[in-house]
Amino acid sequence: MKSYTGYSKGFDDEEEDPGLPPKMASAPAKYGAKKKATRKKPVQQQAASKMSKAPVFKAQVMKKMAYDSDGSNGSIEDDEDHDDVEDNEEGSFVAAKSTMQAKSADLFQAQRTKMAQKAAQPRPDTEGLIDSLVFRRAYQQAVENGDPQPWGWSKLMIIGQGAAGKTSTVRSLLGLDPVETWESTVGVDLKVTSADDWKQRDHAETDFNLMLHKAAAQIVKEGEHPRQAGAKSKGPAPERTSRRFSKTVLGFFGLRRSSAKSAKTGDAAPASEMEEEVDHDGAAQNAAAPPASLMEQEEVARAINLDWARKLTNSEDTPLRFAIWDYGGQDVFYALHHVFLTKYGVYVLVFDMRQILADQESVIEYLRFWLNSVKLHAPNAPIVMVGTYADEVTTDDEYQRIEGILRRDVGTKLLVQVIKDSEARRSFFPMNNASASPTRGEKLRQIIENCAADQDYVKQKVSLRWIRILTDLVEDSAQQYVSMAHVRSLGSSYGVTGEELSHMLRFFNEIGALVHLDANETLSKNVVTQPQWLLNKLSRVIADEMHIESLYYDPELQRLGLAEDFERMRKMGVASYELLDFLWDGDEVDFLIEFMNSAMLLSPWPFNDKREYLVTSLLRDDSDTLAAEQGDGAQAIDPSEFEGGAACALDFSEFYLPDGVFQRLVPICAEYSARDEDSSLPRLSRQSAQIAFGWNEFLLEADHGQDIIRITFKPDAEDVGENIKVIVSMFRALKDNVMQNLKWKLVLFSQKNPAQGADYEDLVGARARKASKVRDTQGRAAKVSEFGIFFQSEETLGSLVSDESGGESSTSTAPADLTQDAAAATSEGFDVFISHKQSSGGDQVAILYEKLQQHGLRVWFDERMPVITKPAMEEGVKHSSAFLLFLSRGVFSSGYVKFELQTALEAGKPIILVHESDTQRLGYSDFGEYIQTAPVFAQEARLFELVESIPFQRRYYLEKPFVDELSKRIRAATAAHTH
Ligand SMILES: Nc1nc2c(ncn2[C@@H]2O[C@H](COP(=O)(O)OP(=O)(O)O)[C@@H](O)[C@H]2O)c(=O)[nH]1
Ligand SMILES: [Mg+2]
Repeated sequence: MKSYTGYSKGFDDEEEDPGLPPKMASAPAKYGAKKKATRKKPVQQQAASKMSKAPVFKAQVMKKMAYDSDGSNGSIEDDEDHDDVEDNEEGSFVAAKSTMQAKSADLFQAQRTKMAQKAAQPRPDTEGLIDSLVFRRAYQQAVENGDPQPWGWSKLMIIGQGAAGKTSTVRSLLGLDPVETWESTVGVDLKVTSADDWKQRDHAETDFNLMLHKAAAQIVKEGEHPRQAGAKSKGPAPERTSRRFSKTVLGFFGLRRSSAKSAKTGDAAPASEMEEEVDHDGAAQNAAAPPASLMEQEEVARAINLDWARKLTNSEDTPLRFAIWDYGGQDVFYALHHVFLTKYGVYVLVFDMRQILADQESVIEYLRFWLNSVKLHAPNAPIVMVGTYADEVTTDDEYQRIEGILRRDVGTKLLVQVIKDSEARRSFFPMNNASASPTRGEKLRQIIENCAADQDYVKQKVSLRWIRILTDLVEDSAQQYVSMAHVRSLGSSYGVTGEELSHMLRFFNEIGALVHLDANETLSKNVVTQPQWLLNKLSRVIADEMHIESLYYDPELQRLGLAEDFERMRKMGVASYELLDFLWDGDEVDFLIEFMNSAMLLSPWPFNDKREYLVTSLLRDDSDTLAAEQGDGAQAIDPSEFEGGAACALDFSEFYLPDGVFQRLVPICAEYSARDEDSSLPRLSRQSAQIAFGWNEFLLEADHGQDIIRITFKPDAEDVGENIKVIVSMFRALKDNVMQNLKWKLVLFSQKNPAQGADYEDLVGARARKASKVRDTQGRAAKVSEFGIFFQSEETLGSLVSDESGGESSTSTAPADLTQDAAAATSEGFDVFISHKQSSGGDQVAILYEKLQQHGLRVWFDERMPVITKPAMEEGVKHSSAFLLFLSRGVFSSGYVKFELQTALEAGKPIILVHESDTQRLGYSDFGEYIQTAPVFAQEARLFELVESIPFQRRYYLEKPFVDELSKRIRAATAAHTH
């Protein structure tokens, strides 16, 4: 195992080293000024106003060329399907740059060789001079290239039951004095440390400087090996560009790149072949500014510290740093696990050894819970189990007993990621947090360091450009979040734009350096640079009685007349907007609501005139309180009403049923329920809910003993299959959003024998084979006919467990008569003209076409048109009441889309925007990408400022509301048109 201490120690000598670079506070005024100007902008600020600053930065790079000693050709590595355009555009610039680089590279190479020769001889007096020149070049080169450096950071997550000794263990790790009184941690407490000394420090470490020194030292070091250096001078070093690097990171995440190849499969239609001619997928890159310098040269000069740099060149070590997340024990926070228990971290699971000996059952249960949670959200992360109270539990005998329990009952033997103490032959590490010795944490520190040093993400190389951006973002700890517009402009100033920027943010989010969720637009508008801020805000809503007690007596609550609202939230989980606004001091209320909503911790409660939200984690165990609160006619849940009704279950017994599933399913159901005015009010409690979709009522029950969620319909319920499909699609949405690794299946119960369940897939198979019997979940025979009620609407609904209509291509071939209908409609005109890019939006638009036609709308859609020529398109646009632009990846690179849009704008047609919302597939995760790539005439028409785009929905339960909304907008446009 490598030692990770030497290098960092060197860095920490900084106090005595007067020549060391100043902290980032003294970064050149350029950055400071820019930051001040853009940081304070409100989140809602239209990103459209932030356009590329390309000309300015180009000038800066030109100025730097004289100092460029890079051996590479300076152009950005081509990435299969990108950049051709960019290279052409920048052609002359790149050529000029490489000539000069070649020159300075020769010079630099000569110096390096000289250095290497000198190393063997006694050093003459001029040595310092040459050294400083070499290092100056090296720094400059590192700055210009944005050389990738090992990331070196790891999250260290301290988890376990309340009062188990988590906070004390953190104190032991940091060498702080033990504390005697227990103060329960609320939410999560964040600390930062470095493995060289394990002293707590500021988050605003000079990451960039640290990595820059390392990069420069490496360059010099490589220069000392003539063979290696020779090979380098022949051509560009492949890993030296940020573009190439982003590819490494893509591979690291197992992400799919939108390559021309994959996007264009199935493009057989003649329309798309035509499109091909004008299609440049690289158009998005047009907007990218050329890579700019990460540091002014004067700053580079100041950054050089010879002694220190020489020391670094001889060091193999990688600095290792930790962000320590000390979790509160409150189970109300379990709902946030998917946000914070991310893949890339080391987990320390703390338990009280006295307790496991005294009260096995409960400790086993919570250890299992935590191990499962880690397995669910971070399946490959190492887990270190720590047993506290080693001052009281001291004998080997006791440790043996604990080991037995852990192996036998908790199953740590089977969990490969549990770190074993091979010396002591144990799967846990005893810890005495009461000891005053500063070395009490030494062994644990060593184990954690070793675990972390082994992790791929720690060794993962990250572009200096990324580090520079991160440093700029987090250095100001007073700034707790920034707008995406700011991040985008900061990114482009360092040459990180578009997809690379999105991937960078995803990486930083996964790694826990900041919080950025890109599931939807409102969310991606902010980047939270201080995760603690988010946690503190959430703690004001999701908290147990103990932590919220002081709020009951807050005079401000009374003064604002919110005491009742507060009571209502605490009793029945329904919070008013005004109350949230108060709890969050008016900070980013909409963003925080959206954050909780996307984490499915809260959902609109649309049963009142007031703006209210349901926070399920605050629900009580019984539904009486809720019923009483709701007043008129509201009742408690009555299970007897459901006896004899059709029943099925989401079955998780193969793994386990995490808390959050039921908690999240309920608000989605409740919200859906409100869409139908025939629905009666939901009746809710912590573990069960009675919900109506129109006249169909069902009971949802979480059974954590059996690890199932049971769904029982009233005996008179009609569309059982339809409703199961809706509920399953809701569940799939939450699983895909927050619990990807959750294993599950749908089990249907026999109507005759409600205790007998059979796997839905098995039943489907048996029915296909026309078998009369099927094996039930216990392996016994069951009659297929007894499950008939679930298959009544089979023909219309298709499978109960799939909800992505977008994946099925049944709609892509147009029946002949539809084409004729369309032709006939030409004379009378159309309600809407659909414009789209075939390769990334074709399938979605084919679905839209069908759905809108079903709504009785007359739609112009090229795939269904008898004639597709430019004049025909122009006619189509002019004879349509509204113009629908479907936004998918690379949409503005299509010449037809631009032509159609321009025609529509000139004809003054009302524009409707729909965007692909699946960011992993064909949409952009950052809506700003559409804005940036839009043609100038669209920007001048303020297209994105005046029209709110609707996300395209595939999910079964979202599709209908989506199409309803869309046709409403089209009809509104049509009505306006006819006036
Ligand atoms: N004697 C002794 N007390 C401990 C030990 N670890 C924790 N404690 C005490 O247990 C209580 C709870 O510890 P704390 O770290 O706050 O628990 P947390 O809720 O898991 O963070 C505190 O009063 C600590 O002083 C230990 O190893 N030995
Ligand atoms: Mg604590």
